[in-house]
Amino acid sequence: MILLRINQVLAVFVLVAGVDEEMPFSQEKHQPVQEEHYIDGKHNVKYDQESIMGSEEAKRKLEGLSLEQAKQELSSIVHRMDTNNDREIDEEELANWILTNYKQMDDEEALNHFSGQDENKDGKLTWQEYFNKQYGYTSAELQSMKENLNLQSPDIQQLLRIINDDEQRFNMADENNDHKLDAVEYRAFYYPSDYGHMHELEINRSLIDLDTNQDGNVSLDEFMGVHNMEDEWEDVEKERFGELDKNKDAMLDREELRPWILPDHLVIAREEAIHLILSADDDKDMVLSEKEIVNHIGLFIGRDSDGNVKEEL
Ligand SMILES: *[C@@H]1O[C@H](CO)[C@@H](O)[C@H](O)[C@H]1NC(C)=O
Ligand SMILES: *[C@@H]1O[C@H](CO)[C@@H](O)[C@H](O)[C@H]1NC(C)=O
Ligand SMILES: [Ca+2]
Ligand SMILES: [Ca+2]
Repeated sequence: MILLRINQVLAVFVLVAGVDEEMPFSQEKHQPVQEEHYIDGKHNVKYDQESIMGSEEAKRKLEGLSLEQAKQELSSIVHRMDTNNDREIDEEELANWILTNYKQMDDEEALNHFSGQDENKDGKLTWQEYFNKQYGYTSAELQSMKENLNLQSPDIQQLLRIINDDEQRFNMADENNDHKLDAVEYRAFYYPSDYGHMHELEINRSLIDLDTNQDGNVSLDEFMGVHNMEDEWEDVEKERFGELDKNKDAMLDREELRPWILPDHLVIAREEAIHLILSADDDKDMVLSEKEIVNHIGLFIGRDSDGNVKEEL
């Protein structure tokens, strides 16, 4: 029975290892916006628009609006951004707005996934329901593989490790301990880096992968080891190791690894806020007025003077 399924297992394993859209758990690759900000060196304004509009719901609201209506909608967004009511949007206000959008986009994506996983549509996902759907096994099959762990091929052992990681993450996300995830709990399961109560587990999990000699610190060799990268990336990764190694002892400890394992979307939101301010700040006072923002409507919500969505700027 188990033997017959080996090919299926390998197919799943390839999927797990290679397709990040299916499995978002490779946190170091989790970018808040799917769009690239620059494509072949060319500025992609869609990245900025996604950052400002955020959720699908917000985007839908803009569909079919005339230019005048779109300007009004943008003005209303500006008022909501302006939390200290000084009629200027500063870097912090813009960054907070963008960060909230990033989180909403993640939650929205998690929710979509949840609906797909929750087959019986009872608003709850049990661990069995999840891994049956995700990996195609029954509980009995999983149990049998675990019992014969040492006899399994390296690929299967790796798959069992991934399933085990999933289960730990599932249990950590299950805040009310009813052995089910509801849609709210599932968000933390899906994007643990957005939720503080998941962080220590994520760091532990990454350390198990990285710290191969289990001495509690990650050396450069260990850091490079997990990547299996092409030569051209080696220097980049070495440089990254150097940047992370704050105390320059040639080892990465838990805290030094934290920003790498759990990328801080606030940093990305701040960079985006500065980028937008530099792009729209006509009077060069480093804050944006409503007028400046509305004048650059193409950059912020993607409409040109004909009221069409503008692809490039
Ligand atoms: C993470 O690992 C530390 C040290 O091994 C342990 O004390 C802690 O309980 C672990 N935390 C989680 C959430 O697994
Ligand atoms: C990790 O390295 C630091 C700095 O060298 C050292 O103080 C610490 O004891 C190491 N941790 C472990 C668990 O070996
Ligand atoms: Ca629960
Ligand atoms: Ca200004």
